[in-house]
Amino acid sequence: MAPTKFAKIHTINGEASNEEQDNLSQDMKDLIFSLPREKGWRTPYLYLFQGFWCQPAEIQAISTFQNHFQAKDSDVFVATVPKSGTTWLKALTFATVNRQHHFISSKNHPLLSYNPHDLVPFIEYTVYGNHENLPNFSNFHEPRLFGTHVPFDSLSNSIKDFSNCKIVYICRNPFDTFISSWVFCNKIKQDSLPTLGLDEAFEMFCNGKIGYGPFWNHMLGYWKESQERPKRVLFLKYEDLKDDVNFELKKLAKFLNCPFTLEEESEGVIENIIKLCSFEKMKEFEINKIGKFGRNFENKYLFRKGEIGDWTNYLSPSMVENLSKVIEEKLSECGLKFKAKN
Ligand code: PAP
Repeated sequence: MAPTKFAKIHTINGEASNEEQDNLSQDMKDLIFSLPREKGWRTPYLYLFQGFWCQPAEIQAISTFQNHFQAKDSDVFVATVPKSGTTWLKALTFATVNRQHHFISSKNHPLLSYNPHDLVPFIEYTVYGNHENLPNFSNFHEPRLFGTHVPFDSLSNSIKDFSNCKIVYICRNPFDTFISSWVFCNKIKQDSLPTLGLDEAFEMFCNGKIGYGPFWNHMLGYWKESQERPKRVLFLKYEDLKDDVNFELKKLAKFLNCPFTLEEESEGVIENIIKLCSFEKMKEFEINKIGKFGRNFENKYLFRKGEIGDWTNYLSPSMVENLSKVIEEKLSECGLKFKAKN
């Protein structure tokens, strides 16, 4: 079942705060000041924490999560590289898992009035967004659904080693992820920061310096786990969903132990979920047109083009060559390949 209350559990420090160090404990400030830092995309700095780049409020939240979170076997985590299909996969997962309680064709379906980020809350922004108050999970029904951008190695031990919870992972071809991130970060950046130029952002991306990056480590962490423990981690790609969402959705439902029955198939349940969660439909829901998630983060920014290959409108041939080399060098060992154009 879904959470009874689809509201944000806490304010989102990372989004709500103007000052990077607002709301941090003294211990956390001390830790953060000791970490290597680089220029950020939407905040002044990114810090290298446990081998990945992230913002101060996220470091605080992730630390609290690592120290306190107790996973249940029935939990489901939607884990993603930012800007690679998080919103879409959260919507599909929520609709599929809760289809017995929230009929897809209902006029009151939660996806019509809540953004997927409210229905499948982020561990590092929402659930543990306020270090002074630990989350109260009593208003979550099972299976609990969570979202996260945290790399696999930095998930809490209770998720990695002491439970049979499920992790659904999605990534996307890095060319589109880059453009989607660059456009998005310039929209939601702190007002005091100048616009981040395309060339500079590209250089940072290729060097792995982006929130939760390097992207290749993020993908490899979940990829390896999906190979070693395929019942625990389902590894998906945005482009595969675009190509055949029906096939991928059936795979998802089976993985989550709630396969579609023949009766459901013939009644059009799969097609209805796909329609409800489609880019075109979701973009038009009132909540996704005028709703907000944090101070600068308007839901409408989550629905830009939803295409494969928009990067061709932005990247020069030398940029394409450079990023192709990075992808080849970093991801060829696992044979991960992406469709980058339609
Ligand atoms: P997040 O990491 O901030 O949650 P995320 O949802 O992962 O963002 O990525 C947003 C991208 O998914 C956007 O891509 P674009 O910038 O290239 O357009 C967005 O348009 C796309 N997207 C959002 N919802 C859907 C959907 N229902 N179907 C397909 N693509 C979608």
